Amino acid sequence: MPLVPLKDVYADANKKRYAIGQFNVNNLEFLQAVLEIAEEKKSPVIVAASSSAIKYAGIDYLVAMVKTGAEKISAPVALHLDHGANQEEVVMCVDAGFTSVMIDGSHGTLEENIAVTRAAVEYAHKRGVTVEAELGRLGGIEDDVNVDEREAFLTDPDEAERFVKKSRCDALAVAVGTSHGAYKFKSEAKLDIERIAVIKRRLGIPLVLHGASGVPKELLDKLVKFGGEMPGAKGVPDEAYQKAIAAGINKINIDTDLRMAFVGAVRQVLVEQPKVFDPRKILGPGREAVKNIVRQKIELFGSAGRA
Ligand code: TD4
Ligand code: CA
Ligand code: ZN
Repeated sequence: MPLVPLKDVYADANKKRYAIGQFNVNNLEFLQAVLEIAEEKKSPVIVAASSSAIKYAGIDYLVAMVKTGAEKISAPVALHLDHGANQEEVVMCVDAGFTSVMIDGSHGTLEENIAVTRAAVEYAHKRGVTVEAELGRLGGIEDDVNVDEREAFLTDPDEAERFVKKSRCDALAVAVGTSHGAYKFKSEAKLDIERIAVIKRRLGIPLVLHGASGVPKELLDKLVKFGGEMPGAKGVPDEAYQKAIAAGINKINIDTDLRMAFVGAVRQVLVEQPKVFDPRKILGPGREAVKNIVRQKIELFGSAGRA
C-alpha cells in the first residue's frame, strides 16, 4: 500500500501497548530486508533515513525505493526522517514524500527546542506528516553518577508535559539511559523504566526509545570471529524492551544491530571465500542477516500480526 503517516499506526500501538520498530536504512539491501519481514510477520514498520543516509544515498533514490517497496506489500510502512537537525531538513523531507519526521532540538534550551519543534509541526501537520521530537540527552545511567547529574540528562516529566503542550508534537523521544551505537553501558545495562511510566501517564502520547539496539552476543562473536573489533560493546537486553513497552514506549529505534549483522555476514564471505568477487554473493548474505534481526525485533516488540 502507499506509505502511511506514522500517526495512523501509532494509534493502535498506543491503545494496545506494543511498539513499532524503526529500522534505519541506507541502501537497497537493508530496505528489502525490512520490507520482506514486515510482510512475512504482518507487521507495521518504520523505515528511517538519517541526514547522513540522505547524504549517502540521495533523497530521490531513497524515497523512490521506499515507495516502490511499500506499494508492493500489504503491511503499512512509514518513511521517517531520523534526527532531523533543522527546519530545512524537515521541509525537504516532507516535500520529498516522507510521512513522518523527527526534529531533534534536544541540544538547545527547552524554549529553543519548543520553538524549532513547533515550526516543524506547523509545516508537517498541514501536509499530513507526523512529528517526533526529543527532550533530554541520551547517555548511559552509570552507577558513579549522582542524582543531580542524572536528572540533568534524563527527560524531566514536568518539562515533557510543558514541551508537548507547547510544541504539539505527535510523539516524544525520551532519554531514559540508552545511547546510540554499540557502547551503551560501561557495566550493567540500566534503563529508567519508572520514568517512562511517569511520562506516559502525564502525556498519553506515543513515546520513542532511541539507542535501543541489543548488541547481542551472537552478532558480536561472529564479527570478532571474522576479524572485526568491538571491545566492550554492550546494548539493551531483550527483557528491557518488554518493560519499556509495558511502561509506554510505542516506537523502538534499531540501527546498530542491523549494521553488526550485515557486516558480520559480509566479513564471513570475504574471509571464507576469498575468490568471490560478485558483490551479490557478498551483499546477499548481509541482507539475509539483516532479515533475521528484523524478524527477532518485530517478535519482541509485539507488532507481529498487527498489520
Ligand atoms: O536514531 N537511531 C539511529 C541513529 C543512526 C544514525 O546514524 P547515521 O547518522 O550514521 O546514519 C537510533 O536511535 C538507533 O540506535 P542504535 O542503538 O541502533 O545505535
Ligand atoms: Ca539528540
Ligand atoms: Zn536516535
